[in-house]
Amino acid sequence: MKRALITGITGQDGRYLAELLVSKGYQVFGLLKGQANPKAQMIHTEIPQVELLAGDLTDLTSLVRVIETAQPDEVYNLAAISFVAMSFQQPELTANITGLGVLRVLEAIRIVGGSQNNPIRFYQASSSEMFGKVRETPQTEMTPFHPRSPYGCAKVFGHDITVNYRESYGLFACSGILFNHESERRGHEFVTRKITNAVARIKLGLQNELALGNLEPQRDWGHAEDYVEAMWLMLQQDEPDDYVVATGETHAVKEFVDKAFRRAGIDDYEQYVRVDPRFFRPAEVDLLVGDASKAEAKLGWHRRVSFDDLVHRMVDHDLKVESELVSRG
Ligand code: NDP
Ligand code: GDR
Repeated sequence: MKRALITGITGQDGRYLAELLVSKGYQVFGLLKGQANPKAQMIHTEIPQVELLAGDLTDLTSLVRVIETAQPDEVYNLAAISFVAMSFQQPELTANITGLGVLRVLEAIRIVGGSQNNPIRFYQASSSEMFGKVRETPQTEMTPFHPRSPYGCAKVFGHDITVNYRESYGLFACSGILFNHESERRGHEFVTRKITNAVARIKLGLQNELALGNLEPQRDWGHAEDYVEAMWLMLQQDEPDDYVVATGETHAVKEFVDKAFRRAGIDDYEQYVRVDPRFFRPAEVDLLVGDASKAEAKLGWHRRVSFDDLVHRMVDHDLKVESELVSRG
């Protein structure tokens, strides 16, 4: 039985990845931060096979202890301050967790080791935010980085240090440069979920407007369930490498808004949407679209969920959840 440790187990991707690995027969361990993390119960209920171990990406000692306990074959480092807007408010914390946190996990792996025949394999959750003010379109593994936020800068460090540990110490370390991926489990702070939740509430008469920031940026949006499969595939190869994972399509925020309202039967979204400067960022990433041909050719990875399906699934889910809340009073 293979053993895997997931940091960021309580996040969107951590939960999908844990389910995927459990379905493949892995024994899965999850790093849980905080002394009374309210999300622990959610993991126990959703994926009871997962064993939670206490630790934090800012505490190397805890990471060493967790890796000693889990004895993993594979470590997936998904933990981060992942909300770009928050990284402008708390840049130092972001650098410490999203950036230096990667170094600490790599060091913990080096300290604990793993058997010589079976060294620990490492996955780093890199991001299309590293491309930022893009130098070319579409973006590939070779596109230079130009991050536009403290989050993007921290991810560039995490990416580079992963490559450096692979080259310096021969670690089986892979970096997945994943473009935006969303789902019914997406946090409500991100624009897609903020939109689909508001659409559901407006449809049910629980809310009458949706305040958003910049509606022009374009993103390459896929479904998280497809993307966690790419993470696993990277660690099953003979050689470690870095891969872009994306759909190759790009859509403006306002297109997502329009499609989400239409799914709920509302054709004129402009009546409900108010542009609020508070949600604008000091520097914006205007256009992202990835070229995943390397992942498709080498990993055999293909996305299954289309943009339309993604929007429809999220809206339908939020309509169901909000309707249930209403009927429960
Ligand atoms: P989430 O924000 O949903 O999850 C982040 C996770 O990190 C949570 O489990 C959180 O724990 C944990 N965490 C935060 N701080 C610490 C800490 N100090 N120590 C330990 N754990 C911590 O992110 P996603 O699931 O969406 O993304 C997973 C990873 O992939 C992240 O690194 C993100 O930056 C990256 N990424 C995401 C993309 C996307 O579109 N979703 C695209 C590209 C990269 P808690 O819940 O307890 O706060
Ligand atoms: P992003 O996701 O910054 O791409 O990072 P987010 O959904 O936060 O923003 C996408 C775009 O929408 C614009 N926007 C708004 N965003 C939010 N959150 N709220 C608003 O009200 C709003 N109005 C407009 C933003 O300006 C932006 O252009 C996500 C995260 O998951 C990262 O961790 C990950 O690395 C990248 O995707 C790839």
